[in-house]
Amino acid sequence: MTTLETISAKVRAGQRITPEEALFLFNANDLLAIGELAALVNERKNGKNVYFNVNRHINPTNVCVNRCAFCAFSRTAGEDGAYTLALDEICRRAREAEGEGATEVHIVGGLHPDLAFEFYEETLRAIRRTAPKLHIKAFTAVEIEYFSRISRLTIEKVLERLISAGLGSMPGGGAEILVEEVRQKICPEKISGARWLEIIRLAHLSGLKTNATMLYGHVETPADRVAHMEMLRSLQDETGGFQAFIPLAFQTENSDLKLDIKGTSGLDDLKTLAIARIFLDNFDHIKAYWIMLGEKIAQVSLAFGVNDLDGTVVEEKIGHDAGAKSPQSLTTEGIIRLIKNAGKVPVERDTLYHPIRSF
Ligand code: V47
Ligand code: SF4
Repeated sequence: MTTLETISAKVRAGQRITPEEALFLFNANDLLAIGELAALVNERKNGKNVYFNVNRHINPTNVCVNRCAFCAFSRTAGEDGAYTLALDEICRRAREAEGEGATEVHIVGGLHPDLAFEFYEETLRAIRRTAPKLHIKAFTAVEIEYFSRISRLTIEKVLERLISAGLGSMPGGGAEILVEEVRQKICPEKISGARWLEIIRLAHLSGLKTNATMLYGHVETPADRVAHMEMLRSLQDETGGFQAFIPLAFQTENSDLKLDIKGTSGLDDLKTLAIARIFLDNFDHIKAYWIMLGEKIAQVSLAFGVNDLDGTVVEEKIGHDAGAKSPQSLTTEGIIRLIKNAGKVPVERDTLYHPIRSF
């Protein structure tokens, strides 16, 4: 019979837990016991180090043909609030970021009906010219698949051309919940979960590192979350190309999803991060994205298995358009203080987790 004790014994012995055991943890109430176990797993992997990076997000356009039900960021072309940044403006922001000590730009946007694939290649080239020191982490699997459709190039060719234009790695967005039944409810126009995994596999095979996200706290069940993580764990066994797992707490404002709840609870946030740390034994990093969690839960999560706080971000649209109450940006000093006050060692990293300096 599965109990917290049998799971704990397995984890302490360094064994992998099963999906059934992960589901058992979701249904268990002892948050502190789960957290302690997750903290142990993390301590073995990362010691007391907690990573962050100095980065800037740029969202070139919010015009998107998909219009996922949960997304408050996207607009239809011509609608009030629709925008597309000029290349000059994208470069200005990248240059400014580099000047302020950023090592990374994080670029994701909507699926624009009129921009050609060449625009995205040119964006990467232009950033590389104007801010050559920045690592460019850009485009979710959903965007890569869209580029392949609009250019009639294979996924492999799209990736090859983007890499030669300056793409350094890919973020983990677009995964939502990979279970098809859930996708049909929250993002029916989006590529399937199987296709998301296939594109990420091809990205890993082409040498790119990526992250993986999980949008939680909407219509999904704990079993869906476990199934999602199981798919990621299997792919990671195969490719080893994932760097961090990032659960994204659903922000409910301005969404077409009509839910009875107003966002995730702190308890659910911590439990989800802790179970992810225990279950995803082949991921090195679990990231608490403070934008969606708020600074306080993100800080507490450092005692529940988390070892990465993302970055300074500077301007955030996706969560804030959906009512996130966190600030738009944290200073480097602010992140360092937050980590130190949790009794951990802040380590500034680059996108590929090479340490830059510790504090
Ligand atoms: O794919 C959209 C999510 C994602 C909402 O890889 C929402 O380092 C919460 O993927 N409430 C994009 N989430 C952001 C993303 C990301 C962020 C930070 C770091 C990294 C990384 C990746 O945002 C989308 C979607 O899952 N999202 N709307 C919302 N209302
Ligand atoms: Fe478009 Fe992404 Fe928003 Fe879906 S989540 S509507 S694909 S921008």
